[in-house]
Amino acid sequence: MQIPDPTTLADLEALAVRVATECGRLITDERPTALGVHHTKSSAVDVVTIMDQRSEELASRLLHEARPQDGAYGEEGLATTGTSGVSWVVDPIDGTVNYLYELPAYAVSVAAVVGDVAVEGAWRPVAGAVVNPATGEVFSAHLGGGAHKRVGDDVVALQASPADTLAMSLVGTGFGYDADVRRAQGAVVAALLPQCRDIRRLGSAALDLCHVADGQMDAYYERGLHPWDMAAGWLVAAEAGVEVRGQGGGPAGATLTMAGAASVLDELTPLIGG
Ligand code: LIP
Repeated sequence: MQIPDPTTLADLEALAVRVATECGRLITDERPTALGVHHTKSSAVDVVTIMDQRSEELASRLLHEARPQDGAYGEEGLATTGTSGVSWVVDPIDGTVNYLYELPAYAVSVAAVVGDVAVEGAWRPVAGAVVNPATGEVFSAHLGGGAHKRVGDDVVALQASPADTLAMSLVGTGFGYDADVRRAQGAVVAALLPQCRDIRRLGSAALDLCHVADGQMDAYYERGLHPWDMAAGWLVAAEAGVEVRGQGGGPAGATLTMAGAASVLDELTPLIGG
């Protein structure tokens, strides 16, 4: 995997921020008054709205205009190969159910990655942004550049929480859209609940990872994520000094993504079959 030079990495972060911000503005300003479900995917509760599609179309156009030689992949079908060695991974609305219900925990996630995003463990994020348009929070990072949160004109460097034991950790997680998968995931979280401070299920992996980076949660884990759910949040967390792992201690990915202090992840791993 060829890592771009630091100047290029900073430029990639700036582009990710611009694209995620403009898509966030679109899904806010142009949300129809009677927003409904356009179609469903893996199950009747895995929903897509017209704004998911419009957001991804806008991201695709802006990214291609800026860097036509890059690849791009998105949750709603965007799939173009590139020649530059950099690919973009876009979740046009992460937390679509929250967006549909107007719960203010959804985000546009845009990440630049290197490697083969189609193969778990064969890619890694190098720049990215996660924008929650409902709160105005703009989380962003590039490899080696630290992680930051912007709200309006205020910019802060992200610092993870000091929690170093599972018992004192507020742990985020999420669930799949298939009933049988959720049944098994529910059993795991039921066994975990008495062994940590508490559980939070916010509904957006991108924001969950950014909240760990920001110290608003102490740890997070989830199985079944797609690259677009977690690519940008992975980098924001890692650049904030958070340990981000996958199954068996490998790279984060669909099988398992977990984030937190190393000591907390060491305690969490056997409880979730990591
Ligand atoms: C969401 C993920 C979240 C998961 C939800 C959903 P989507 O992505 O970010 O972590 O628990 O079930 O999959 O579908 O809103 O883009």
